[in-house]
Amino acid sequence: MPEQVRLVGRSSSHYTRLARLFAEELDIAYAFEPVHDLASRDPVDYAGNPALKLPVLVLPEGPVFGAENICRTLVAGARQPRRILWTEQLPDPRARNAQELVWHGMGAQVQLVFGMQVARLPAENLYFAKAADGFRNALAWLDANLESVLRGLPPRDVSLLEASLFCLLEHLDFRNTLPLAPYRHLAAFAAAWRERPASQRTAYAFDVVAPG
Ligand SMILES: N[C@@H](CCC(=O)N[C@@H](CS)C(=O)NCC(=O)O)C(=O)O
Repeated sequence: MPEQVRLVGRSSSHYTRLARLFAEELDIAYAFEPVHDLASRDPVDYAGNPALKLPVLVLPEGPVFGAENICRTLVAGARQPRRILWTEQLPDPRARNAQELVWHGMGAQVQLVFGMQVARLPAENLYFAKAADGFRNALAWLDANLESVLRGLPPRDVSLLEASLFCLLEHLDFRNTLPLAPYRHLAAFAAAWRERPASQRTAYAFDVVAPG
């Protein structure tokens, strides 16, 4: 990985945290550049991402858009090889469904937070009500299936599934969207992952605009 790596994102973003978790696990240094205004419609504010989304990893050869894409780029450039478990290495359909529902939950979380908290649209609109129902159903499925999915995973240092699930679960509490406590297995999983040094070095926070 080149010296002058920049990560453009938000310390309050679950997709950004996934990229940062991987960087920490792989011991890759980077300069963090927060995006302060999510209402901006200028791709320049998103390191040139035409989709107006973050995170973006900026390398000398060009930008890398999106969390999973960034994680794969970081792993490819890491000096210390680690055993990473990607989606295509998950052993069975149940484990791959778990990953699908985690991605779904992360997307739903953006829909709910951006729609209701940033754009201040009414929560009772069917668009949000259905998203919240599907989100709760997905969490219930993950809670019921997590133990057996984790039991079936091969030996690894980090799996994309667990790292992304952790980022999602911690974000529920951080953004006050849904209580995690009713999902007993998910809460226990998050508590265990919270102990990892990489988790502690990437805790959610709201970025502050530097004075002056
Ligand atoms: N597919 C993208 C999705 C990233 C995404 O939705 N990021 C959120 C922040 S957590 C965002 O850019 N929100 C601004 C918006 O949706 O306008 C990825 O995997 O990184």
